Amino acid sequence: MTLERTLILVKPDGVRRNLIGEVIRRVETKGYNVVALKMVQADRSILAAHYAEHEGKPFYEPLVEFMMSGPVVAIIAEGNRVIEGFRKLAGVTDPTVAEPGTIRGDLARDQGTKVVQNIVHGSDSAESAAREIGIWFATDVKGLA
Ligand code: DAT
Ligand code: MG
Repeated sequence: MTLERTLILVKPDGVRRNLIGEVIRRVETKGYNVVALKMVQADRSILAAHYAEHEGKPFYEPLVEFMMSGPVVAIIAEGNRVIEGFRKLAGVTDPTVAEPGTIRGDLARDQGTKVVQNIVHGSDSAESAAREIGIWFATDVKGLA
């Protein structure tokens, strides 16, 4: 009943800092399964869909620019309660206060930028996960959404 899939992104800051493997290591050692993975240079249309909930907020444009500043790695991870579990692995949005032991708490800090740069994205609900997997993987992976 609780077997779930979530959409994880290693953001451009994580890719630039060679943390792709570190993020995947944490997902896999927690016990979740990586079921799809690809590197993508995101364009504005995919990010507008992905971040539709944030349109109009002051950090929206910096967020889109940041997410287009280099490749991202999109991952589908699977496991019981993986949506909640990956959010715990990631830590809270602001890396300054994210708990040590989390991805954001251990690997990110405030860079003084208009948008928070925090290494990873993780879906926040079953509805978001289904929607986001559809956005990032619909065109080339059948049956994963
Ligand atoms: P999360 O990624 O933890 O789900 P979110 O969905 O609220 O957070 O926001 C998406 C991203 O936008 C987040 O990872 C970093 C950035 N962000 C969020 N709130 C911000 C703020 N108040 N100022 C600057 N950047 C922000
Ligand atoms: Mg979010």
